[in-house]
Amino acid sequence: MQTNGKLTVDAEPYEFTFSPDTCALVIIDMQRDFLEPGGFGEMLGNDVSMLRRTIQPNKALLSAWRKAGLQVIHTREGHRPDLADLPPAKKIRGRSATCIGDAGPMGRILVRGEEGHDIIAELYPQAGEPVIDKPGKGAFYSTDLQAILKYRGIKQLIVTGVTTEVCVNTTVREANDRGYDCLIPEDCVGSYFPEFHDWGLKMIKAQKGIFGWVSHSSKILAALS
Ligand code: TIU
Repeated sequence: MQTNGKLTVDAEPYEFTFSPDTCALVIIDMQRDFLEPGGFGEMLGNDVSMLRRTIQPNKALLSAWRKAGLQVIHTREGHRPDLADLPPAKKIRGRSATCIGDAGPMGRILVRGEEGHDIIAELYPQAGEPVIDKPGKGAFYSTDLQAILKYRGIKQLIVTGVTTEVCVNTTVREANDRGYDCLIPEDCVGSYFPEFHDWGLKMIKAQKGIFGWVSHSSKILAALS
């Protein structure tokens, strides 16, 4: 539905209305390290195949968003090759045999510039789409995301990617406290834990949208078409 250049998407807890020119698609951490065997996700003991259902819906949404000429931002979690930005607590957490920075089949785990750190081919960034390299779970912490949103006039975010309850939720909470509206299409976010995915989305939309809105990519595509 369109009114005065604004689009409305059917969502929970109620419809999400946005101006396409000031709304960015923010794709969180769709990296080989989380979605492919041998990376950080598997190092943490997870079944990385759990996240693969998010790829096609993200691809379709990204394609439609690009076709409409709208703004796209990608993020990647990872650390400097010298690990100077790696909190010692994050390095040793989990007592894994291998840690962030150690060699793996896709290069050094969760290190910038390594194969595993890169975004999966299906969602590869295009020229002109900012890629935010973040050391933490939230995309605002220790990054230039807020400056980019400000200078590009972005007021609302459609947040997708992985994982629902970790980097997506942390970013949505950070964005909410900074005054941004966030809409999360549930089929475009995924978790290694189905129950955390469900509750992660419930926590966003509860209390009349305490952190934001939840919808489905089909509803965003319908609004765009
Ligand atoms: N472990 C897990 O679920 N997620 C992360 O460590 N990072 C992101 O969510 N990107």
